[in-house]
Amino acid sequence: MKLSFIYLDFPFWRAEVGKIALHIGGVEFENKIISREEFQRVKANGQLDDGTIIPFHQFPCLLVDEIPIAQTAGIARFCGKLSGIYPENDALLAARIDQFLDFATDITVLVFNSGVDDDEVIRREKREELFRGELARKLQILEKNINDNSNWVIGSDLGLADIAIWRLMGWLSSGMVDGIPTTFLKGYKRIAQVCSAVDAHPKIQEWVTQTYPIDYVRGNYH
Ligand SMILES: N[C@@H](CCC(=O)N[C@@H](CS)C(=O)NCC(=O)O)C(=O)O
Repeated sequence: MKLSFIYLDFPFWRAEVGKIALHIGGVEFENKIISREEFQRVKANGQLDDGTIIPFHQFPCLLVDEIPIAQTAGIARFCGKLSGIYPENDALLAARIDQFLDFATDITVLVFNSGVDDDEVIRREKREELFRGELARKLQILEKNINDNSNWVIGSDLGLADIAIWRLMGWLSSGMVDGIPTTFLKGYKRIAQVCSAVDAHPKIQEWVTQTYPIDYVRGNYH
């Protein structure tokens, strides 16, 4: 099976959760990076410059023997099954993992939809308001749903839910998102604990060393 993962030049959780799953499972794939300019063209016409169809004009997209698959969580589950880190015969465990992937999407959409304004000052104010209000509420809910006695969100080993949360929180705490303080995870002990455990995992270290720019700030978890 030939796999080609298509995303932008940025280690955002939407793509990383699937890519890292494949990496953990030792499943080979092409890591295809597209430029911002090509992304704009895909948004408009739903295909790469080489003619590859991108179903919903969105990324990530995974080509499986030339068949394009879209949607973050679906791709992640597919990669998780190929790599053996997502349950194939335990529907309940699978659903418990899925809820975190979808909640990560909820938080992502919330952040992307906020702070939309041409004026930089207004943008920052909107994000700060989000951070104090609805984002804080979502993070408290996430915190409440993470087991206090384990490094992992669900189960006894690193899985899709952990990777998604680590990268999402990494982005939010990196200083790249206007209006969100880099130290905010100090207030969320359980989320921070998961992020630290993921960050220290040998397979994650390996992936980061192989693919992230040397000076990339991948989060503040302490
Ligand atoms: N529901 C999709 C959303 C993906 C998405 O919004 N991706 C962004 C890049 S991170 C994108 O392609 N945006 C362009 C668009 O939505 O037209 C998923 O979960 O994968």
